[in-house]
Amino acid sequence: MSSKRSTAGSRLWTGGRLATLAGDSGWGLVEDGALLVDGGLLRWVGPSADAPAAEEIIELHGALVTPGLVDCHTHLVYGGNRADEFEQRLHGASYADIARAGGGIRSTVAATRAASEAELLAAATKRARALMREGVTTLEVKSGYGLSAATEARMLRVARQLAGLGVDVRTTYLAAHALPPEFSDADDYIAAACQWLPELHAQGLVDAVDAFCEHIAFSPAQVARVFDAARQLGLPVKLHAEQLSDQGGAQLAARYQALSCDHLEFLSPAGVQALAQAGTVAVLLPGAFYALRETQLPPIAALREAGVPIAIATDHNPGSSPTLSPLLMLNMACVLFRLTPEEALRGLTVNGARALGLRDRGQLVAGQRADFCVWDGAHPRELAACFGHNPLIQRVYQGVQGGS
Ligand code: DI6
Ligand code: FE
Repeated sequence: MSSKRSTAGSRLWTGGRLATLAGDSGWGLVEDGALLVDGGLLRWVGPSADAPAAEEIIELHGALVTPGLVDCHTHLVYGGNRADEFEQRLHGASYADIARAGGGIRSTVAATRAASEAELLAAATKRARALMREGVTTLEVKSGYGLSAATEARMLRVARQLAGLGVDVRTTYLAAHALPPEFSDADDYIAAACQWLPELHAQGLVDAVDAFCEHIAFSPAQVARVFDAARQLGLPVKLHAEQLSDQGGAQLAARYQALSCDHLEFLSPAGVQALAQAGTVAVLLPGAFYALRETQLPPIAALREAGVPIAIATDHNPGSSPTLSPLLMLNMACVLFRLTPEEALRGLTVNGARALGLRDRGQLVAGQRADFCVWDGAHPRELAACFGHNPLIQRVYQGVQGGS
C-alpha cells in the first residue's frame, strides 16, 4: 500500500477488492473498488473508476477489504489463568464438575479480586491488542469476575480504558455470572447485584446487562429479576443461554427483547421461534464449543430457517474459550457449525454489531463508520478457509490507519 499525499481530510482508498456485505445476504463484492473516508465515516463506496476526488489517495494494489471485525462477546478483563483446568478436563473432569468443586469462574474471581486496577489493565491491554492485530475494531467486554460492587466497577473501568488503544469498547454488566463465596443464597446475591447496577450505570460504565442462565449458575426466575433491574434503567439485555442445558433462557430473554442470546447449543425449537419473533441475535461461540469438546451443536438449520441473525464471537475467557483469534472463530464456525464463510464473516461484522445494538458499522456502505480491514487475499472466503495464519495488512479505525 502506498500513500500519495498525507494531508488530513478526505481520503480515498482505491484499487481494492471490496467485500461490502451490503444488504442482507451475499458478499457484496466490488472488484477494483474504492472507499472515500472523511470525518471518520465512509462517505462513498463503489468502483474505483467512478470514485470522487479526495485530498489523499491510498492505493490498495488489489488487496481485499472487509468491514472491521466486531467481537461482540468477550470476558477480556480478569486476573490469573486456568490452564490447570485444561489439564483437569483432559483427565476427564467436566467444566461443570470443576465449577461445582469451586474452580471455574470462582477461581478467576479470586484472582481478579487480588489484582490491582493497573495489573488488570496491563493484562487486558495485551489481549485487546491481540484481537486488534487480527482486525477487531469493536469489542464487547463483560464484567462478572468481580462479583462485588467495587470489583465489578473496577473491571468495567478497566474495560472502558481499553478504548484508548484505538478500538470501540462496549461494556456489559455480568454480575449474575456465579455465586461469590461470601453469599450462600443465590436470591440474596441477585438482590445485591440488582442494587449495584444503578450506581454503575450512573457512572457511565454499563451499556448492557447480561446473566448466566444455567443449572450451575442462575435460574430463569433469578435472571428475570436482573432483567427487570436493567429495564428500569432502560438498559438492553443479553443472555448466556442454553450452553450446557435447555433452561428456556431464550424464551425469557426474548420477552425482554434481548439484543442477543449467546452459546445456544441446547436451544429448543420454541427458543428458536422466540428469538425470531423478538429479533434477538443468536451469538454462536465455537471456541467454547471446541475447548469443552461439546458434541451438541446449536440448531443452525432451524435458526437459518427462522431468519434469526447469527453472530459469532471469541467468548475470550480464561476457562472455556481462552482464544484471542477472531480469525480462528471464522474457521471454526464453518468447520464445527457448518456456517458458510459468508455467514461466518457476517457473524463477526454486521451481525456482531447488531448483537450490541449497533447499526452504524459492520458493512462497507456510505454513512457507516470507517472501520475496515485490508487483507492479503483475493476473496473473503479465504479468511474462513485458512487458520493459524493472519493475513491482516492494515486495520483502519474511524478512518485512521492503525496498522497490523
Ligand atoms: N459462559 C462462558 O462462556 C463464560 N461465562 C459463561 O457464563 C465462561 C466463564 C469462565 O469459565 O470463566
Ligand atoms: Fe461468555
